[in-house]
Amino acid sequence: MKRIAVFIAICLLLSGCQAITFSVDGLLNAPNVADEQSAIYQALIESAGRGINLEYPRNGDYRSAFVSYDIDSDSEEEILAFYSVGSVSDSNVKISVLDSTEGGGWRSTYELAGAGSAVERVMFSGRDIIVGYSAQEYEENALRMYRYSDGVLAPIYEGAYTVVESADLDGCGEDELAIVRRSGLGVVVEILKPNSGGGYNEYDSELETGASAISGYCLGELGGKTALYLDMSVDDGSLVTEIFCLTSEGISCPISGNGLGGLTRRPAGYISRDYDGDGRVEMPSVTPFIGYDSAPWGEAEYMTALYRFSEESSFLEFGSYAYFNIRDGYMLTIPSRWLNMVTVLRDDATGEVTFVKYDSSKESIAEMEPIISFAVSDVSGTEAFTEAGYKTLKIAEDKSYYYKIKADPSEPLVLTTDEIRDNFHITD
Ligand SMILES: [Ca+2]
Ligand SMILES: [Ca+2]
Ligand SMILES: [Ca+2]
Repeated sequence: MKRIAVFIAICLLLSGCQAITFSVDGLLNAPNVADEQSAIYQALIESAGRGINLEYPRNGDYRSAFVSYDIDSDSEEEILAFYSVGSVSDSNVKISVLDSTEGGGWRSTYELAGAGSAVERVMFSGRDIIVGYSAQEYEENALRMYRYSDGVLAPIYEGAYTVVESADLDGCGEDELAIVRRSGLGVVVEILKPNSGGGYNEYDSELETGASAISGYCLGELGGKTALYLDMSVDDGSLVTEIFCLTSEGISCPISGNGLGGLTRRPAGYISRDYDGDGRVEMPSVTPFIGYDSAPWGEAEYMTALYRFSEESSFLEFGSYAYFNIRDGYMLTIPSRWLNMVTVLRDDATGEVTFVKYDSSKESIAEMEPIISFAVSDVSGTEAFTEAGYKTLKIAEDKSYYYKIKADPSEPLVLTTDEIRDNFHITD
């Protein structure tokens, strides 16, 4: 060990690293990361006992069972350790607060029983600690906000949640906490805004739209604020979107507030997202492709229009048209010269999608002249496609994407190589 350290010191000297000065003894005695981790773990064992299971937050920014954060504003980080005792009668997660001692060691200063059998996520608001707990038997998660003072981790907020997110919802420069929960058939939104007194101003509102489930959400820029876009499943399985943010008048829901809720309704799978990466969220809206007008809702092939909510006009602003392949996780932006000229045929067995030149004199779409096909295979299927004349478009982690131009290149509806590259996006 000593020989290796001396060797490293000599190498550093030889490489002309003059800014670093240290003694070989100092190098040998410096506590390393593994020692520190071991001291922290020992402090937890001493307090909680052996035979504990570490609990790792499942989502969010903090994914370790040991989260380090300055929870008492003394400029030194404490550690929150999450664990369970692995007993049949007590499946609750426990939190241990570990603080560094003057001698450079660690000790547990407080133990607390959590509110679920797993940690869903850990967040912070100033020095307050937010822990989301999940429990297998409930759909809703439990949210707790704790404040650490005088050596005690005291709950200062308790509630259920489906979504919890921290964002600058009113554009003030500081983040608020957004909480979404279902209440019967309704959906309730709550916003906690830190105030100058060290507490929180609470706002709540029940959304106009009921939901059978919250299926997803994302954050996006909206008129200088950050808005939360909530995709909700309604009774027939369709998706609708509601937006909310905070104004001086309280929680604002501009989609339902402007009577636009019905316009966001589309089949499941067409999620709200920032599809073009400009920071604003697009909401898909679908209409059947030509030739699919009589297909049942949800079973047709759809032309998707991407809309953004505009604060200026209080309306949904059209962005672009696209074809979404929900099953295979990609989208193709539809060029304007395709509108009313092109429809689509999907092979349910292979997943291959072929855009065809619409011709009303033909009895079926399958008889119309093909323009371009897009196909997907798992990584092992690559050769079969390239041998059949397909070109590789993109290779993702577990899937490869191909295309094949099937019309004569002089056909104006054929996409150029640039269009194929720029218009095709993987959405998974
Ligand atoms: Ca501290
Ligand atoms: Ca704010
Ligand atoms: Ca966007």
